[in-house]
Amino acid sequence: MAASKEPWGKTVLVEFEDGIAWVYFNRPEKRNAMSIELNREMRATIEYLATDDRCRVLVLSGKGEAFAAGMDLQDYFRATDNEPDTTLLQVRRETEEWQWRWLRMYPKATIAMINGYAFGGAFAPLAACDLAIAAEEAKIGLSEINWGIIPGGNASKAMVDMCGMRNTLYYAMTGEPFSGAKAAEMGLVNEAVPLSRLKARTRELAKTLMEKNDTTLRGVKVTVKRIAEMDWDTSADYLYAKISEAIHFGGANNRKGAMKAFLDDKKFRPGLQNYSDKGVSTLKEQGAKAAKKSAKKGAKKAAKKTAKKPAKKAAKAARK
Ligand code: ACO
Ligand code: V55
Repeated sequence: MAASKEPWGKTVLVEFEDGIAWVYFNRPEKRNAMSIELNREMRATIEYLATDDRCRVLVLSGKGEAFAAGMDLQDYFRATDNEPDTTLLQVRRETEEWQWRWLRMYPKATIAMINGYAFGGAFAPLAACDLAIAAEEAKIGLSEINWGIIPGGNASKAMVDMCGMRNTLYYAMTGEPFSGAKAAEMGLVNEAVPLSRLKARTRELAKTLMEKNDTTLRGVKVTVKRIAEMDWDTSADYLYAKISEAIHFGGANNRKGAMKAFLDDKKFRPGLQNYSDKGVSTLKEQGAKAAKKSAKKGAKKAAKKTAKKPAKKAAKAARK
């Protein structure tokens, strides 16, 4: 458990709920634009929560209409224009430290919950989180070109990592905003849901993650991110080392118990269920609902078509 005084409360808000730490940008009147103060508070908060047991899953979101409307153009850019280089570098470093140095390999699972506007400087923390869910209605964009800078602070790096070259060039060059639904289509977020369901869906996802072994889950997220930049031989070697590390760190019992439940007791099927010391739970099948829906839609369309055809024919005949 972290010991020192909780560092949030002004521009960052934290709410704890059964293992979830809901971390909010909290400058709604400024659409959560990231000021120097906010970056400092966020850095301290993220560092603090890394060793706080109340946080097993960290959710990053924004209060009010925005996730975050990018960096604060007044406070982060204009006001620092005439500061010495060393001050500017310090300000940047404080931002980077939380936006991706801490968050990318964070020791807890992280979810970005994109509740509204997310521009420019919001992209690095969005992409640094392990998972992301957006409101369909959210407006998201690399708006830097619109006001005259190259997307920096790793905003464009974040997008090209997640969405590929064509998508990134299009949105970085045009500066057009896109919806949460489009963000899901491009892989910037895992899924988009109506804003009214955003928090419930995020909570559900966090709960799924909390049924896993914390140590092993941490190993999974860190290794997946690291191996993306490795060759196959290095990756294989590294992964075996990390498997051993996770067992050494506290993943051993989970593995042993699960193998017994599957191989000996026949009470657990790892392909469809999750095993933890609290029991076995059946996993939701991703894509099943969507497939069903489109099948239904297809069937409806087909039915309509066949219903329409004779009617059309009859109308034609009547005209004759
Ligand atoms: N920097 C500084 N102030 C900001 C920012 C920002 N990025 N975003 C919003 N604000 C302030 C506004 O200046 C305004 O302040 P005021 O009430 O003191 O005048 C307040 O927040 C509300 O903003 P409005 O524009 O009035 O809100 P509206 O809901 O109409 O629009 C929107 C919201 C679309 C987010 C708009 O504020 C906007 O375009 N903001 C800038 C988005 C952006 O491009 N950010 C920079 C990305 S690039 C980078 O981060 C490096
Ligand atoms: C951006 C963000 C920065 C920065 C410079 O384009 C540019 C966004 C997160 O910090 O220092």
